[in-house]
Amino acid sequence: MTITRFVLNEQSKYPESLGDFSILLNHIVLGCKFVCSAVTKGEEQKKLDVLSNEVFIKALVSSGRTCILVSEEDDEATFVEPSGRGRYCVVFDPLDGSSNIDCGVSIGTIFGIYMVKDGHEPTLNDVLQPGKNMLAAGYCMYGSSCMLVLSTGSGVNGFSLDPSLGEFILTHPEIKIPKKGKIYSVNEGNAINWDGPTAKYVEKCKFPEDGSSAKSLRYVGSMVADVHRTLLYGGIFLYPADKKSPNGKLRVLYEVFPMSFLMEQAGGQAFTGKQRALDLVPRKIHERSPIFLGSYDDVEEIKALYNAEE
Ligand code: AHM
Ligand code: MG
Repeated sequence: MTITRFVLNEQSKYPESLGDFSILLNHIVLGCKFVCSAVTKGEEQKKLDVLSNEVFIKALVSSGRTCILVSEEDDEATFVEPSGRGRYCVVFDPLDGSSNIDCGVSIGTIFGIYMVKDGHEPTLNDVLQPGKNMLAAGYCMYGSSCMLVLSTGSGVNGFSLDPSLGEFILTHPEIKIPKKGKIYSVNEGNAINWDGPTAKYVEKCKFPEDGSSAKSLRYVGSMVADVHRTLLYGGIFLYPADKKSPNGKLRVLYEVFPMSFLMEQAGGQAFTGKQRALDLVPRKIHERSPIFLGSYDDVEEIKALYNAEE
């Protein structure tokens, strides 16, 4: 089952659909294949960031199905010319985890897709919407293999790039995150600046009070790789607020929302320290938020600590 056939099958469930989504997704897939090939060839870091952004902007604009693009690499949103416009807005981080490029550690592309309301001129408000309004989200990981993980709002599916075919093949159907995990993933070097609930949670991971075994720590420093492992093995990924960065580091639109969307679709949860992540309404396109996401029960624990503080 190729990703193209998979999306066509999904779309056939909606007789009113015009096939636009399949066309858009094909262009995203093309961008991922291109970046995968560039990453594998080991282009220089700076060039790769810029190159990936150019590749995705061109792929998305040429699909003829987009109207607003928000990229981590560009300060301003891109509004597609009226003659080449479609109904979709795409928010994306073309190459996340770029500090890992030079040592060959996994990096990835993250994306989320919204749709503009019918019959009005697209404005920034079309992308400043809560994550729960996304129609689809996904990431592509450029690692030991190239893997694309996608949700169109009815579960999560993983596709691996078969280099000999040049096609993404469904290898991980209906991914479900374990209800509770044995791994926590956080940059502990920031611990000196953490708030009470985060510090207490990580302490409990290491010194559980209920007689359960301690969790293992795994941290790649590439969100795509850390979230991918969390999705498959279970556990929790944290990028909390701290005294230096009261809003954490990760960006709401193209990092926090797509990954939160995938987590919920796989049966997990995503929490900001205050609320369900997908309920957040961003006010700026590059806004940041703390994020705690992963296995349902593990996120429940951190929620309890934050709620107890209020
Ligand atoms: P980037 O967009 O500059 O690559 O930063 C995002 C990355 C994420 O992939 C990762 O989760 C995080 O930064 C790691 O940050 P830190 O090095 O502070 O732990
Ligand atoms: Mg990034």
